[in-house]
Amino acid sequence: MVILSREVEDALRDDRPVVALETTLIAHGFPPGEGVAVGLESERRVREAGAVPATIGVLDGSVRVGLDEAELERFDAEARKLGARDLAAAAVQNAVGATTVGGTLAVCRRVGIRFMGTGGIGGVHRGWTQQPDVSADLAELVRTQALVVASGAKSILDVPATSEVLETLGIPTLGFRTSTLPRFYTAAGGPPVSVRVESPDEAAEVARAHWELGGGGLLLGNPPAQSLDDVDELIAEALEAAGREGVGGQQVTPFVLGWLHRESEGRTLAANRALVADNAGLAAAVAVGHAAG
Ligand code: PSU
Ligand code: MN
Repeated sequence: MVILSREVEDALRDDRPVVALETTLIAHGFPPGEGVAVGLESERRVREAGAVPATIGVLDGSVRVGLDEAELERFDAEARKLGARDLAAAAVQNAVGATTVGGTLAVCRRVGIRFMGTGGIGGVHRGWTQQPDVSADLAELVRTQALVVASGAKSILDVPATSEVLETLGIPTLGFRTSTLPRFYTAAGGPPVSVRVESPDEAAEVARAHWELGGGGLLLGNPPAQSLDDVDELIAEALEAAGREGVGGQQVTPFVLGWLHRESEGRTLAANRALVADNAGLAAAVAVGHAAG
């Protein structure tokens, strides 16, 4: 049911640093054909920092932990998007299944991976007063002793509401050299984090202490290196267009990202690529600090 690559299995057995990466970003987070390059670059950055990448997804009836390039190529726009609830069914039905942050965390819990890098976690959607759409990523963070590095929550969400729910759920929000939760495309202007940390080692130390106290997941917010300060209006326009055109459910994120990439003339795409890779690298640095500690 769960198959680890040789490299990941060896690293976990020897307590060497391992960083989990999701496949939803590869399949649905970038324009067709571009996701694989982002996945490979994330893996490269994890290795460069001294950890082993474990990209996770469902293929050929198994949950796979550690994928090669040919396997990554199979996660195209046709792949199912898998939260934790969807893993078993996708394996049984032999589907190609791309794991979200939540789906990836559920697998981390099963195999003992403690660190993950991604772009932005799911959270509370805008318009939640009408429709209570809250990502299952948050529930999996509660249950899983893992630290997720992200540039905050994904851009299309209600970030202050997401921050409130993270607090309610007891999920620490660490700011990497920042006191506010990054807003994905923008570093500044988000809600306060629960604690600021100045180094990967300090983040690793807080995570270890949190786990020793019986705590679960932590979010480490990494501000994007380049902030796009005019993107808020574009996001509002894109969400309005999605509503007008009746785009709903799982289609909303790809629709909005596609809109942003087009209307910003590729600036959001470049920013998105960069932050995903940066977060993978930081997750690896924290994992290395944890292994050394
Ligand atoms: N952030 C992005 N693009 C994405 C995602 C996050 O910029 O595609 C994905 C991640 O896999 C995240 C998921 O776990 O969206 C959350 O989806 P939902 O809101 O349906 O739970
Ligand atoms: Mn959702």
